[in-house]
Amino acid sequence: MVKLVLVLGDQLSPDLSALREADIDTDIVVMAEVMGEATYVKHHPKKIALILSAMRKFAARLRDDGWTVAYSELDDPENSGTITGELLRYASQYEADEIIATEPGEWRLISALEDMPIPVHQFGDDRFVATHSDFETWADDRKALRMEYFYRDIRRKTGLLMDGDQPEGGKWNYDHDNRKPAPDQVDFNGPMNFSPDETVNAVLDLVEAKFDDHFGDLRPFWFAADTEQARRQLTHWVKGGLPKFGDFQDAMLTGQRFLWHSIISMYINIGLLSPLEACQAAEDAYRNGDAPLNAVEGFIRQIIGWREYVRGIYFLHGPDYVDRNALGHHRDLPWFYWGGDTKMHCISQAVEQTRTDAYAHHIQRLMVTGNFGLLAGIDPHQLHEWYLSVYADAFEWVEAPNTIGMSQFADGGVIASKPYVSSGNYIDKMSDYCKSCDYKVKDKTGPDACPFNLLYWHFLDRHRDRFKDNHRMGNIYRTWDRMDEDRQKAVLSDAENWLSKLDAGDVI
Ligand code: FAD
Ligand code: DLZ
Ligand code: SF4
Repeated sequence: MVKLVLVLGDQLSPDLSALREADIDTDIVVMAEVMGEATYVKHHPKKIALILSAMRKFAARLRDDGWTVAYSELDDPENSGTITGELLRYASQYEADEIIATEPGEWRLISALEDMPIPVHQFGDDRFVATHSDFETWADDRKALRMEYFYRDIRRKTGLLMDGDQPEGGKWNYDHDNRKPAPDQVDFNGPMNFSPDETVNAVLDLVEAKFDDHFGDLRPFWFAADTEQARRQLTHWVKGGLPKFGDFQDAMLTGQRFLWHSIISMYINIGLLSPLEACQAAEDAYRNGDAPLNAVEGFIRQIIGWREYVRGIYFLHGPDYVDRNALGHHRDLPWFYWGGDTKMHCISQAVEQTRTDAYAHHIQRLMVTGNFGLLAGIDPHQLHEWYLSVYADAFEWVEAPNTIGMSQFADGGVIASKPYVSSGNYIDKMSDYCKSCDYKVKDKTGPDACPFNLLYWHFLDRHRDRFKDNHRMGNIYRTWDRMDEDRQKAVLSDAENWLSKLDAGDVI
């Protein structure tokens, strides 16, 4: 009997487990552009265009390889609007009695497939190094699930940057040499821009017609849309960006959207690049003397460390993880996350490039928009939906642990051993943002005081019971306790006033 083989928009890899399990001569690959996936959160138009363009090109590649592909375009009159609806439609058309899938990266779709009236066999997604059971075994009986130890196991398992059974250079982690403040000049010209071809242009017209009420600029569209282009971007970055990636990984500069970052997460996450080929390219650059160890180790750690680890956490903690709110934060997401006016230059820079490019780098996400959300007590679920919709690389398995866990401490400390909060000082040290801001980063109270300064102490004060005994936060609380009582009162009252203006919708 005929089987259907589901390939989702973030599963565009020729060695996908579902394809390996299928019979090219008899089975039918199903790929479906559907409104349901584009609107369950209102994804950035560039992200929708990336996925639909890459899906169309991947379908063509599968056909060239000999597969029969049943492909639904978004505006097909018959299109039911959902993945399961399309599977049922094709099951009836081809008289299929079974569906083969690779496990989706989101609980929502996993359960939708489980609930289908015909049998669906979901195979593990082995484009990752660690399986669910590898992660469960590693996590079992550990009090704290710290990424660093997991990462070392994956280094050993993959052999990446290993010297026998020892880490290359004698240390597992070279972060000590990384994270320098922003330099004056950027000597790398950022990601490659790919001109839209006929297929991409057709998608751009479609996305423009259907999603003009979604936040974000569709054009100019410069993303890669197939593996050949994504590999060119990887090679371009390894040559020009990788050597200084480590040094300036955490730096931020006004008007500089990409710095030395790789801009490949969106290509890896939809399957155009494999994570291991990216790591291997970086390791080769190190072995050839083209990139220093601190940069290469830092990059490899992000991919086989953080990326694998957050996926493990997402699947270990189940579908309710995205609803966690350990700190009881309930303030609505402010308008300036959607591009509205704010006097905070750091926020407007991060949001502006999110709007134009569906991209912001890690420290902008963690220490600017994330830090603000945590300090101001924004509802973590609203932040989660924001990050999931606005970034081209956002899929729930990777976005939710980064937002709910790492950034918002809403999981109560599963991922982060202390909340990632900082005053304006950190942003000032790592960027040039504060120089062009209406607020004064040196002011700790008063009308011009940087809101991050006010809210930092407000956060620590209101969560004192939870964090006062955290050994990594003792010094911070001692600093607060040493502060003159009148000054403490002034900081807290200025913070309250500022939050009232935020709640009233004043431009702040
Ligand atoms: P680089 O800075 O060049 O890093 C290299 C690669 O490492 C990335 O391409 C990515 O594959 C990987 N990586 C780095 N950090 C992480 C991390 N924390 N988790 C997983 N992979 C990582 N990343 C996503 O891929 N999708 C998301 O939806 C996402 N949401 C985030 C939300 C928040 C609140 C935060 C703080 C971080 C989030 N990240 C997410 C992680 C990180 O910000 C992006 O992976 C990175 O900015 C992508 O840009 P790049 O390709 O230029 O990465
Ligand atoms: C994100 C997305 C979008 C915008 N559109 C589609 C689509 O039309 N068809 C499809 O198969 N997948 C799409 N995706 C990716 C899915 O949302 C993704 O597979 C799940 O969120 C699981 O990671
Ligand atoms: Fe951001 Fe404060 Fe600096 Fe302004 S002064 S850019 S609000 S950190």
